[in-house]
Amino acid sequence: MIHFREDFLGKLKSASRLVFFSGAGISAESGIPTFRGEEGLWKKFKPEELANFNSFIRNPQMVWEWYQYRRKIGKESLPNPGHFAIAEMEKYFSDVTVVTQNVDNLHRRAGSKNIYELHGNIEKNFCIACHSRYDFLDFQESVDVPRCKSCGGLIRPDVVWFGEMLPQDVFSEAESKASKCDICFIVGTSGIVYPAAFIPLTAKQNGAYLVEININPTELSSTADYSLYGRSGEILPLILSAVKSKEY
Ligand code: BJW
Ligand code: ZN
Repeated sequence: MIHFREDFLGKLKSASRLVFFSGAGISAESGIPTFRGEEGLWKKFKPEELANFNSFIRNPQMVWEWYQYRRKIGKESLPNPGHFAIAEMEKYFSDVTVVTQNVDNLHRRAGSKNIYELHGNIEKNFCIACHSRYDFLDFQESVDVPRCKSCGGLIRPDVVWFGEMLPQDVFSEAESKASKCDICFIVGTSGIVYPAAFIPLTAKQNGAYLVEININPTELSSTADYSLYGRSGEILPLILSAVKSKEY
């Protein structure tokens, strides 16, 4: 049992607007590998080498295989108690926003309503030549990288790779939510990828209290007001219990 710090419990009591900024670590307990760290590498490739348009052009089959492998894992995975605890917070706070770097749909499947997906969604695809849109089911069984039905162009996942712009409307709305929140939780992210990592910094600059939940210290730890080290699937339900029991 964690004994939460008094200043955090006080903030929780007076807060009405929460932002949860999440990364791959929140889905680790659902069985989805993270990007970095010992458990995080796929066939020894770094995410920078795979999540990259030039790599896709050089070796579309390799990049496609990585996404099909992750889609298969995603289909077999379920949201964990961390995702569910965030979704349930909506009962107790008037404005709960999830800003996620994840593409895995687990926040949605847990029932969260206000989700901003900064790096796209793994279930969608599009043609790199004519931009026709396709969904996951169109190519669910495709071992080989598929071709566009209208123009023959290569099909890629609708996610944001290095050097690519984030969806601007999604990012600016997420920034706006961050600038108005009372508490920003930073959950399971290394915090090294920008501009996504500006979200908690924007929250802090506008007076929010920052709470980090991670198994290890990160780049954002020194900025956080409170760091809770442990698994998000364990810590988030404890925070929810504190909220429910009005312990504070
Ligand atoms: C647990 C746990 C448990 C484990 N409980 N915790 C400054 C400003 C702007 C841009 C830049 C900048 N500096 C550099 C850039 C460029 C670049 C960048 O950030 N590079 C850095 C790496 C240095 N950024 C970009 O290129 C971005 N675009 C851009 O800047 O556009 C403008 C532009 C356009 C044209 C030219 C130039 C600029 C785009 C970034 C896109 C990132 N894409 C990916 C792939 C998405 C699709 C996919 O899923 O395949 O996003 S890469 C990958 O990293 C993915 C993730 O969302 C992202 C972040 O990773 P995350 O989620 O933090 O995971 P991990 O593995 O790093 O960490 C997991 C954490 O969980 C760890 O801390 C564990 O300890 C913890 N953990 N188990 C709690 N149970
Ligand atoms: Zn096409």
